[in-house]
Amino acid sequence: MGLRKDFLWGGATAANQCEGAYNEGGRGLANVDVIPHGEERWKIARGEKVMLDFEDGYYYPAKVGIDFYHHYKEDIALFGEMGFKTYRMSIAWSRIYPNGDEETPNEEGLQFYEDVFKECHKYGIEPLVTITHFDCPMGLIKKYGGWRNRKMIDFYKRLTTTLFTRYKGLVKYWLTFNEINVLLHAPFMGAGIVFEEGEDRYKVLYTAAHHELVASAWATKIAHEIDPENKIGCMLAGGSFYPYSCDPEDVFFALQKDRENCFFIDVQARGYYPNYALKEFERNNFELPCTEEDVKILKENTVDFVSFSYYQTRTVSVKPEMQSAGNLLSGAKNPYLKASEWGWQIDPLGLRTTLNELYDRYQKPLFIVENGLGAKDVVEEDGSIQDDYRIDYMREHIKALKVAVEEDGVDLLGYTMWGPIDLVSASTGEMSKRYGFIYVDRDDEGNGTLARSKKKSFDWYKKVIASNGEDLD
Ligand code: BGP
Repeated sequence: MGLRKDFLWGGATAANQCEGAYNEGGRGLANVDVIPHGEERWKIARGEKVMLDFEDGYYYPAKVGIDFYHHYKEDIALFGEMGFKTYRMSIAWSRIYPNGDEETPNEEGLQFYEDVFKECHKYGIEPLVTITHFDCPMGLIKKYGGWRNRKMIDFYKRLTTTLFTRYKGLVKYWLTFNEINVLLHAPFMGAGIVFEEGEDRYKVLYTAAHHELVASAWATKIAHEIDPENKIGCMLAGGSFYPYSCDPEDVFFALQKDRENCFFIDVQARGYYPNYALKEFERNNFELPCTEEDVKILKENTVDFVSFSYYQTRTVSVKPEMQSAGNLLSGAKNPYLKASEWGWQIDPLGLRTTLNELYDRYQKPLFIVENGLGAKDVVEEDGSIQDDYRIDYMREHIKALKVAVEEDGVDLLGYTMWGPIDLVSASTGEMSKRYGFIYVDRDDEGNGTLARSKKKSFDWYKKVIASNGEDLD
């Protein structure tokens, strides 16, 4: 009983939300750099307002992030002190290939990540690497239009071949695309897509989706060829959809929303397009740009495990209901749930449901690679931060995942909570939406010393890891 002995406890970050140093070490510009904090953030992330460079009058939090680039030794030492077994982080593509289409990689970028991985191993921390966490080199956007272009598959193959070769023996857990389904909701942020006036958005989105799916399958093949020890996962912005009522219309609508979400994972985990998607393509007069070789590559290179982020479930209704906030996917307000300060509904049992649904659907090992509470922290006069609300949130979610494993038999590889160290919020660009066990002195306008300090939750998580999830008090 209990979680597996080698359960991978840890935390997760993304390059664009913590690394900073956007113009150091030969790094090129990327979509994620030019998405500003403030009102227009979403228009830009969705590809509805074009911003392909820095403009006056905007604040761009990714430029500095929390300056992990210069603080990584200190930060990883703190993760080591908490007893992390794994650290999920992402590669900034434009550090490796500054424009995306170069023939040879940028050595300084490669060296940086090698140093980071070695630093992890010093503390017995296994890196878990997201190859693309929302980022796309600006060169590929300007020249090729991002993932709408089939050429992206080749650039991605080149990138992944470089990574798997260089980091053989240092990294064995990889995720191809963070929250791949986000492409549908925030196409510029998720896939470097900017729409042209009057074009068929459906066609653009599902063409880009196909390119990413094929690229992901190629990466899986290349990873296994370079090192059979490599384990490749897909990554879903998870959270089951609940019907708002038992009206069969609501129930069926919830099923359709689940399918829309799981569509990518259905292909990555099973190796072919599900019938419901093919029928929908037909109805939309969309011809999938799928070659015979694509079919073969998808079929033969399914993922080794399925990973997902979980913040909340979503409740949907066919009737116009009050909308509730969430990570890029909103739904109706669930009257049975409380919500965070940002309106994200808190539902620990929903994590057990989601784990079970995904395990039933795919029968592959699962990995929770994001979960946590974004909250405003108060620094007391003595410098301490009493974040009991964060501890409560995590305790309940860890209890739920344990029940899913112990009572339902779900095969779960690990749990990396989101943002073990405070970082820039993906949805809002704020620093004040904090997830960490480690506080970072920086505010929403970029003021602060960037100094790190431990919150109350730091020691709590350390105890959770040391007891393999048994001591949650
Ligand atoms: C997910 C993203 C992360 C992360 C997280 C929390 O959607 O994969 O990058 O940021 O959500 O969201 P936020 O930062 O908006 O609170």
